[in-house]
Amino acid sequence: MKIVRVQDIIGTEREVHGPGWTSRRMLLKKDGMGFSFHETIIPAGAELNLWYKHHLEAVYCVAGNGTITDKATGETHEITDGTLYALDQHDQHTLRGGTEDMRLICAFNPPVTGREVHDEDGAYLPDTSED
Ligand code: 9YT
Repeated sequence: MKIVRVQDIIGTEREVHGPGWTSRRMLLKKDGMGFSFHETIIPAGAELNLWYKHHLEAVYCVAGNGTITDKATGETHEITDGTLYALDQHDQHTLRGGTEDMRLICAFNPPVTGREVHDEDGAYLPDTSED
């Protein structure tokens, strides 16, 4: 059994920052669960254009607010505490922070391996390591 506390991750190599987000990677590929599990903070007013071409991601909001726009349909959905979105179609999307910082719990399949940041398309590169 593993016990992971987010306060022990803050400021370590498992905390990764990008423009408009901070990701605390509580479980990575090397933790052997078959998915990675992150706490992500999206500051109020941030805007991220994302497209996880190589991953599926489920995101559950536990605090704050924001919106997600599905670029395929143009639809925008409110995100508040208790909202989950699942990018089951490798959906191109825009995530916007609202009036308060959003705290999101994210799971990636396949798992993120470490300190991935988005490429110019908003993707994380595929994991090409064997095992
Ligand atoms: C919600 C989202 O995709 N934000 C970008 C960061 C990502 N969730 C991560 O690496 O934790």
